[in-house]
Amino acid sequence: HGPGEGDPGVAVKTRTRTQRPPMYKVMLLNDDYTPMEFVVHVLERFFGMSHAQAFEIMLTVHKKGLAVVGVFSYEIAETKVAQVMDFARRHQHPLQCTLEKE
Ligand code: TYC
Repeated sequence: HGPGEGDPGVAVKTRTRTQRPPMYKVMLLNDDYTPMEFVVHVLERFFGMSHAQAFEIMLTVHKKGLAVVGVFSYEIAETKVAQVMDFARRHQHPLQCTLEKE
């Protein structure tokens, strides 16, 4: 390296991982008593699904035992679970809804 040559040096890039908020899966569980139409209604009402989409997810839960119905921030996920559980309880259905960290 002579004078006036300049020093391009070596590019060393330190990548800091972008902080993303932890996300939570909201899951619906199957049971033997909650009517299918009620579950479809819940998915339309609280998760903004179309009737066709809601019916499809309801059938998945019915056949597989559970399904993820949405992924949200903790606050939203918690609210969805509370809304579904309260709605089911008020209609005396044993429908269960839970959240799990992604
Ligand atoms: N298994 C219920 C029935 O046969 C229907 C059902 C679907 C219940 C999904 C809960 O999350 C559920 N009536």
